[in-house]
Parts: sequence; C-alpha cells; structure tokens
Amino acid sequence: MCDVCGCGDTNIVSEDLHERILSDNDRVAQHNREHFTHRGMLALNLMGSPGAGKTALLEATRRAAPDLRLAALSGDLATENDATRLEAAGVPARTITTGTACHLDAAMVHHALHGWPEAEGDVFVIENVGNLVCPAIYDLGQTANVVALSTTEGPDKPLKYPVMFKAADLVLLTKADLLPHLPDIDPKRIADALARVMPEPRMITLSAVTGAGMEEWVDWLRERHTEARTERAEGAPGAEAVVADGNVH
Ligand SMILES: Nc1nc2c(ncn2[C@@H]2O[C@H](COP(=O)(O)OP(=O)(O)OP(=O)(O)O)[C@@H](O)[C@H]2O)c(=O)[nH]1
Ligand SMILES: [Mg+2]
Repeated sequence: MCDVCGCGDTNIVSEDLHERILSDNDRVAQHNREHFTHRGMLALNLMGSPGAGKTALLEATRRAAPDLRLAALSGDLATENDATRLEAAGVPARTITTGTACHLDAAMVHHALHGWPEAEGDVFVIENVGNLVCPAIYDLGQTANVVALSTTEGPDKPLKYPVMFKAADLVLLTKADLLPHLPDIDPKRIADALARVMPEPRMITLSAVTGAGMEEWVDWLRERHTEARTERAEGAPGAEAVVADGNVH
C-alpha cells in the first residue's frame, strides 16, 4: 500500500473514493493511449517484483535488436539508476520519481510525456515500480502488459498474486541461466500456474545474461509493433483526437 494514495486500505481510502480515483485514472490513461496510437508506438507496461530483471531485459533487448527503436520511462521511488543504466545502454530514458508511491498512474505518465515531447520510438516501455500488486490496477494507456517473473521467485507467484498475472498479456520468465542451479524450479510448473490465472497464457523463458530466449521476445515485440502501426494507419478511434502537432496535451 502507498502512503500517497492509500490504495488497498479501506480505512484510508473508501471503496467509493477508490472507484473514483480509478475512473479519473482511466480517463487520463485513455488520453495517453491516444498519444501512443497516434504515433504508431507499441506502449508496454513492464511490471514485476523488485529485481525481477526488468531493466536488464531492456538493456538486453537493445543488444538483441539494435534496429528496433526503444525508449523507456522508468518508475523509481528514489533514484534515477534505471534510466541512467538504460541511457548508457543506448536506450533513451527518463525517470518518474514516485517518492513513496508503490505504482505509476496515468497522470504521472502523462506529466512525464509533457516533459519529454521528443520521446519517440517503435517500442515505448514504461518500467513500473517493482511490485507484484498495485501496478496492475492502474491503466497507464499502454497497448499491452508484460510481467517479468524471475526463476528465483518460485512457481507459486502466479497463484499468490493473481491480479498481476490476470492482467498480463505476456509473462517473461527471466534469469533462465540460473535454472541449472535451481533444482526445485521447474518452468513447466510455472507455466501451469500461469494457465490457471492468465486469460490467454503466454510465457517466454529468457536470460538477459546469455541472450537465450531473446529472439522469441524480440519477435513478439516486432509483431505487436506492426499491429500498432497498422492501427494508426487505419485511423483507430482516438488517433485523430490528438491535436495536430502530435504532442500530448
Ligand atoms: N543471472 C542473471 N541475473 C540477472 C538477469 N537479469 C537481471 N539479473 C540481475 O538481477 C538483478 C536485478 O536486475 P534489474 O534489471 O535491476 O531488475 P529490475 O526488475 O529492473 O529491478 P527494480 O527496477 O529495482 O525493480 C541485477 O543484479 C541483475 O544483474 C539474468 O537474466 N540472469
Ligand atoms: Mg529496474
């Protein structure tokens, strides 16, 4: 739960008020979505536990697909470490500093886009705050949700944190290079658990260290980016609603 919004604690924020916060959030999220759609960008909400390997995944994606134009917004409570790492890896990146908030919301992303009008890319990744609960509840205007789950977290996580995995379009089982050292972890058990919570289960096992599995992930990105571009070309609802200069307002 955050000190900022009191999410999850009905003593601080009543259910009615929480509903209102979410509906205000959805309105701004839709506005962000129009911004991404208008530009033909694939916008991803990348979520997962602290240390699941989200930033390392983006660094490895840059290495695996240098032609794919990536840009990232990294949500972080207190540092700019992730954006600094990504910039060093060649990925244009900015930080959203959340202070005590345990998730990003649509207004934070909207504000960050205002401060970064030149943000471009084929794939725009919003790396959410490391947390397996609250980030899944707040729509940011993304095209798809991607959840990084590392091999060391254990196979029960999809069942223990169903809200996160129910919302996932794709789960990346990260740190596959550690599997030989984890005799109790069977990726098939993780896939079975995901099949019980994800509406359309899809898991890619990969390693940012060895590069194993990265090709399948990059193929997924390219396919989804082609869909995003097609949506723009066909004039998806909302695409024309963004003002003529193409910036978010
Ligand atoms: N062995 C191994 N280690 C990895 C891999 N990916 C990430 N790591 C390590 O895991 C640690 C956390 O990685 P990060 O990329 O910072 O994780 P994160 O999810 O971005 O973390 P937060 O942003 O703090 O939530 C680092 O020490 C990485 O080097 C991997 O594929 N294999
Ligand atoms: Mg990170």
